[in-house]
Amino acid sequence: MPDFLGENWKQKQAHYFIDKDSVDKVKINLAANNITYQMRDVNPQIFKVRRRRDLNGAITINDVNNRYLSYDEQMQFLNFVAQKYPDDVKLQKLGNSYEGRSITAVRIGDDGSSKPIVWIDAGVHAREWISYNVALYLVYTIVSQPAYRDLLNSVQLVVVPNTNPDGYEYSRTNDRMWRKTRSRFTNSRCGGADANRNYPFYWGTQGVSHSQCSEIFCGSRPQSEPEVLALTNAIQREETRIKGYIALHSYGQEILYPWGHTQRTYPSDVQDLIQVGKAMASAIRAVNNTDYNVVNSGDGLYPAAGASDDWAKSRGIKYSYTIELSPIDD
Ligand code: 0X9
Ligand code: ZN
Repeated sequence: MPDFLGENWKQKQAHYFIDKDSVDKVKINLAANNITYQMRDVNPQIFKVRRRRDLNGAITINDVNNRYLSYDEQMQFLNFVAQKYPDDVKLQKLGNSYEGRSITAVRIGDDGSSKPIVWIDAGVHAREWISYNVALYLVYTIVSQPAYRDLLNSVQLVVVPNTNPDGYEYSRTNDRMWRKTRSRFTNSRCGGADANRNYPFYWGTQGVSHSQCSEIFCGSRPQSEPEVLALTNAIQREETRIKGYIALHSYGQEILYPWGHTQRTYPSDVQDLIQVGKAMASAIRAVNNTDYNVVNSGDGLYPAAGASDDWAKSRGIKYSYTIELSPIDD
């Protein structure tokens, strides 16, 4: 099974990552199925990473907009924002990753009232780097721009910019294409589980693998990954107040709605999800004319069980989505 990277729905393309030993085999299979394809060596592109840092030392929004930050830098940036906007921003520790990094939530507009919450998390897949920056940019923009004051009077946001810090660091320093967590198993040559297959809803059923070496290994049991346990616990503590859930991924330029554990199966209020999904898409279109497609994740992408969006929906969070961000950087 090749490793799915993302898609371009406008050009009807799906992009996969394959290792060079399987090139010939894949070519034969594609030809046998009449599938047109292009192949290229992505190594040069993958390793062209900007690591430049602002001269003054502090991490600013300029860094967030121009380069990818280390996990430590991401946390420095959040601390800086929390210090600059102490009335609006509170940092909350949700738990620790397998390797002991803290999973931090940014609570925006938490005034102790019972306003509805919109929960946004990012980076459960380590290699989807853009999602971390989008989450950090979103935190900064919402608190620094006066235009969002009204919004914060009526909703509270909880943003978790890095839900997989171990995987992210590993992707930055060892293997750019790393997707999973970094949990280790005894007597196995492969570690890590796909945290977006590890949530406790139809766990292990479709679009997953039970072998530890797979990129979509669903873990040894639901919530086997400490990151997933921390996130599910935190969401459950306030789930009656959470009305919206968004998981940021890349790439595909798509807004995906449940259910995603199987195909042709939808929640009873699916029309409401489609309606709000389309409203999000047109709000996005109004900014840069970027065209997001609103599709069911099982039908439009592929069935994959144990993902966070399905689980959030199963807990009664009405508007639950996965956003596959745009691959285009201009
Ligand atoms: O496969 C995934 O986890 C997501 N795509 S990605 O390319 N970022 O890996 C899509 C998840 C969609 N949601 C469900 N299938 N429930
Ligand atoms: Zn993803």
